[in-house]
Amino acid sequence: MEKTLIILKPGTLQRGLVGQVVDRFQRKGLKIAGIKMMQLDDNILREHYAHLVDRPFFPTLLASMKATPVIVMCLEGKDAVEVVRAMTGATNCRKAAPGTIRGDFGMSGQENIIHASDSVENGQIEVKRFFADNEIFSYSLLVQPATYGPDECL
Ligand code: IDP
Ligand code: MG
Repeated sequence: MEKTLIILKPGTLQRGLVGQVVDRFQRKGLKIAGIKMMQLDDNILREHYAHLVDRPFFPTLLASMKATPVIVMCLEGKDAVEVVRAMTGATNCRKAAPGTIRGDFGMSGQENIIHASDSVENGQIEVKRFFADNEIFSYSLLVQPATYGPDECL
């Protein structure tokens, strides 16, 4: 099934929100295929945020993403990329709809709780960027028949 890459940003660790954010994904029915803590550096961030390197806020974004270790997750599920982006909400937490992670937990455009892959193709690239092959696990959730209809979980 489809995979997507989530980063719980440093502010999320500082503010004690890790459990609540992970809980939302599990309650939704997404499967955790990989999860670990890591310290990001300039190299991986310049690659990950390549579309933003020329923006004036990029140095601040780099510093923010290196402020503490982060938690990276690979979530798996049907249409996982689209589902997680909808749960994430708009980039600026102040504009994000209530009920979304950013809408419920944040007040900032930069300190916006999580990163989530924005396309199926980027999901594949980003999972490979942050996880070695042997850190992504293939297993069945016993609740899968109660989570999906038979035609949805192929
Ligand atoms: P996304 O995280 O919603 O996909 P992107 O445009 O890919 O948004 O930006 C990546 C990250 O860069 C954002 O999550 C946010 O932390 C930061 N960022 C984006 N735009 C701004 C801005 O205008 N000011 C400060 N930080 C920003
Ligand atoms: Mg993005």
